[in-house]
Amino acid sequence: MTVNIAVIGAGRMGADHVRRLHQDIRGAAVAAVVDVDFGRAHQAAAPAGAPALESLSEALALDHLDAVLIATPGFLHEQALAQVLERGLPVLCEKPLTPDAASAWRVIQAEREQAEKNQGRRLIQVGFMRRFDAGYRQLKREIDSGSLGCLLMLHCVHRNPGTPSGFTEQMLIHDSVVHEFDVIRFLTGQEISTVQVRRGRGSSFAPGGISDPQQVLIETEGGVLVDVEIFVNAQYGYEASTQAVFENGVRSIGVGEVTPGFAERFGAAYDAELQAWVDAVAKAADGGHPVAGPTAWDGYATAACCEAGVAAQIPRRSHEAVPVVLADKPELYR
Ligand code: ISE
Repeated sequence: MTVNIAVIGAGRMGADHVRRLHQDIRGAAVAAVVDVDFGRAHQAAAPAGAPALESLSEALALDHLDAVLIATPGFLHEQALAQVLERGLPVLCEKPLTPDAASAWRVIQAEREQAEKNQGRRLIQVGFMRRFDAGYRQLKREIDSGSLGCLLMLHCVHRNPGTPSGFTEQMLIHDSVVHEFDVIRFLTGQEISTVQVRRGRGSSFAPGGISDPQQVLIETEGGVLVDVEIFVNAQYGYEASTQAVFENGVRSIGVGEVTPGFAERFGAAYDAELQAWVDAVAKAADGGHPVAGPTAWDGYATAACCEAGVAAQIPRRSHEAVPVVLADKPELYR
């Protein structure tokens, strides 16, 4: 079966996904590319031989549409997800699911309502691509195997070469540390219970008013302590690494792997993520969830972590471990 996919948003991520679906992913075809900027939609769609459209509604009206990939800015996701769920289609939604926990929870409610009508199927996968990176997967296998004993601590480094104009201090958390929140939850299999942020000496390369780098201190519900250095004006390149400390040894991934940006560092992970999703959508035609990775629950839980992280950035709270508040996990995600 060929999975016909409408890509919503033809910015950097959306255009990259169109190219990927067209050239690299088996069993996928681009059914349409949607962007409010029609020229931009056309530019991304033309090489894939797909029509360019100006609205999601037009795409959802297409006859042969099997799935939707949302790559618009995060604040537009809730509305788009509601429309796609209403049509009962599988959807891969780029991170973040939504910008805050309350809206992410509304998405969960909408997905649950849809699941009730639809044999209890989940429809949403969230684009946390690191879960498809070979290094993170290997580390997860090692943690789960227990071969080095119990996991005690994680030391994470997340560096971007620079920031685009309009970048705000909260975006250190929402745009970048959100990946660490997800990967910590993925590696440990535990929810995060508290987040603390410390600011020290800042780089003179950081745009006015932004304190960069920052140290984010995290504790999981099982007592795994994590420190994250987030540094988004590191100049020299992009680097994402994790060192895992066990009772009986240490494992590191990504240390010294410097690329121009995240697209190069995680290119293979994006390929694997899209292939797994397309395969799951094709397989779900015979029953099962059309989802092969992080769910709307993961999107909600990381949104709650981001809220705690942004609260912890407030200077007067810099010595406070701010609790992450989560609702009970619904049956659909257990
Ligand atoms: C960017 O938006 C991403 O999602 C990358 O994966 C992340 O590493 C980077 O820090 C963000 O700016």
